[in-house]
This record gives sequence, structure tokens and C-alpha cells, in this order.
Amino acid sequence: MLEHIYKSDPEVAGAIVAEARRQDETLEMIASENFVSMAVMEAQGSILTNKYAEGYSGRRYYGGCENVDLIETLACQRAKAIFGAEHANVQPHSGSSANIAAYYSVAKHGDTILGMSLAHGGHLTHGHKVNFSGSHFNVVQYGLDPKTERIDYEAMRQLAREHRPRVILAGASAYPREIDFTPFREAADEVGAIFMVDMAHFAGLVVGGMHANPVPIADIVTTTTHKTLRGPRGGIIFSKAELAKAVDKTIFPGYQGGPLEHVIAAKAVALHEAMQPEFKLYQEQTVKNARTLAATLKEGGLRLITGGTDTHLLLVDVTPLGLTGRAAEDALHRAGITVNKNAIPFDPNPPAVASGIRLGTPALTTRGMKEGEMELIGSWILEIFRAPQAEETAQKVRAKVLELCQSFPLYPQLRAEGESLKRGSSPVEV
Ligand code: DSN
Repeated sequence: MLEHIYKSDPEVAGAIVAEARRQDETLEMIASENFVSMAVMEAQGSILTNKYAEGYSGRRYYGGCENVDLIETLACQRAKAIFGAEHANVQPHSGSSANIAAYYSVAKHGDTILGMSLAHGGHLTHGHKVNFSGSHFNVVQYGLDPKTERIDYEAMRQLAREHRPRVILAGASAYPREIDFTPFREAADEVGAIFMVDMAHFAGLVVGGMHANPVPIADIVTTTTHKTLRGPRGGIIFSKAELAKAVDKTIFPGYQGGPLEHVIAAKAVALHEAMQPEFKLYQEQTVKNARTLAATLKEGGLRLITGGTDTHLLLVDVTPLGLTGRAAEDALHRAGITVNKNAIPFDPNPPAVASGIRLGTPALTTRGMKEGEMELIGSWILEIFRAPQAEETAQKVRAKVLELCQSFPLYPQLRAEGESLKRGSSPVEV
């Protein structure tokens, strides 16, 4: 797959091979990342990138769209079938694009939006002041109960009554528990609001039956396709049939031009994978792995936000071991474990320092790791945290990480091809 890049642009080819090695030789524990199949990559790297197709299947503004029509229709049909949706738009370039289009499908500039605060686990696009969502709309934010660290549904309901928002939004980026959609639906019905869900983080869990499906209960639902859903980077909007026209118009011509048909093909391939029985087993294992990791870290003296997890992610307060989130992220990075620092609820530290880290199991589960590996990795994380400055400990754990990664190889053909191209020998067929 890299032969031509090697010839035309060895600098970029070299960086891709280095990244393949980094992904292969380190433990990827960023909760929002995953590893796609070769089939998804082939679709995304295909000649479909050459095609303009403004509009929708059967109603395009360019000729020659018969093949992309078929692909986009397949992607929409699969998305609707998997989630039981009345309508799906697979054109959003990202989760952020999906959210901006979802808001403007049902609200106008200046309307009130009730979303979850970023500081309590929400997302930038859920109303943060530095994001379009915070400057285009009048934002009211709900958060967590300080005692349970779970969503304060009653406070959310009170805010809805007080501010009568146009949109009530459920969904989060750093919340380890299953979200109960019923109180949101009830609050939206009580005040005449639209109920929107951003299921980007847990969409794959929904497919696996590990999280309630928001699509039947919400008016409009957005997702990314690259997290637990394990597809290419991108977004999808689901809606009730009566919002279909508004959603489609808001994506195109409202906020986007030509759809990325190569990415849409990759979404179709990923959705086909998600329809297979193995995908459900994968999601079940992802959650089992997160629970095992949570138990290991807890036993080792770390505090888990909400005390545990129902999902693919954990939010860990690292201050009981005398660390900040930034120091914890750096120390793990030196040992080949990739995580992100994260604010914990009511965090006394600024976001760039933070008191916690967010850990996720989707990527490691894709590699085939199970509970035994999670216990090992949890013990290594604790070892690092007990001596975060010690180079010797970092090197010792790094060596164990490498050995574990070698037992669960990632994209072995791609690696072999890259290495042989670098050495100047003939490429391996992939
Ligand atoms: N950046 C994603 C995450 O890490 O959760 C959200 O968009």
C-alpha cells in the first residue's frame, strides 16, 4: 500500500511507517481511538476520493454518480438498520460537523441549548464558550452530582424548566456510566424541547447491546464513526422522519459541500462489519476489559470517578498517588502507554494540568487483548505511578509493553511492507 508514496514522497512514507510502528509497539488507551480493518482502509484509500457528488443519492449536482449513489445508499441503509433509525445522513465529515448541522436542523442562532458541561465530561461542541456551540447559542449546562459523580438528572430537569431550552442534549466524552435517556426525554416533552443525543463515544456499545440505544427515544442523534464503532474518521446524523429534510438541507448545502465518498464507502464497510456477530462479542469484551482494568487500578489505590465503569472508558483520579493528570500522562508515555490527561469533576487543577487521566479499552480489545492482559497493564500503570520519575522503571515497563504488543501484532502486513520498502527490497503483497 505504500510503494507509490515511497517513490514519490519518502518523507511522508517514512512518517507513516514510523506511525505504524508506534501504533504497533505501544498500548493505545485513548478512549476515543480504535484500529480499523484493512477493508475499511482500502475503501478510504480508494479512487472514490476523485469524485464530486454534491447532493444525495439520485439527486446529485454532478454527473457520473451512479456508483457513489449505490455506496452512499448502502451506508444509509446499514446505519438505519443497525440503530433502528427512520433517517440517516452519512455525509458529516466529523462529529463536530454532525453536531453543528444537528443543532441548526432544529434550532436557530441565539436559541437556548441545555448540554453537559465539558468540565463534568461533556464535549466542546455541547456548549463550551470557546466553541461555535457556545458562541452561536445561549448555553445552559448541567453536570454531575458531587456525591455520586453521576449525571444529576434532577438538576438537569430543573434547568430545563427554568430556561425552557430549544434543545436538550445528552452525551459525553469522559463519562464512564451508561446514560439514562428517559429523564431527558421527559424533560424535553415537559418544556417542548427537541431531545438530541451525541452517542459518539458509545455508539459501538449500542450495537453490541452494552448501552441503551438513544435512536428510538431521541428526536435527533449524532455520532462519530471512528470510536467504539471502529470505522473511518467521520460522522453520521440519525433523525425521526419528520426531521429528515431539515437534516439533509443543513448538511448540504447548509454546512458542507461535496461529500467525501471514499470516507462514506469506508463507513459502509465498517457498518457491514458492525452487523456481524463478532462485533457484538468485541463490544462485550471491550466492556469486560474496562471493568477488569477498573478493578485492578482501584485495588492499587487509585480513585475511579463514580467508583467504576459501565462502558469502554474509565476516568481516574491520580491525585491519591501524588500525581497530576499531566504528570501521569507523561510518565505512561515514557513507558509506551498512551492516554490523555483529563479533568475530573470539580477539578482544582487547570485543564492543561488536570487531576485525572481517561483510559479506554476499545483499541486494545481490537488487538485481541482480554482480562488477563488488562490485569497486567493495570499493574504496570500502578508500577509507573509509584515511581513516575524513575527512568529504570519506565524502561522496564517499556520492555514488557513491547513484548505484549508483539504477541498481539497490529497490521503486520503493512509493517512488513514498510520495512522492506525502507530497506529497498521488493514490497510485500498486501
Ligand atoms: N476528541 C474526542 C474524544 O477524545 O473524546 C471527542 O471528540
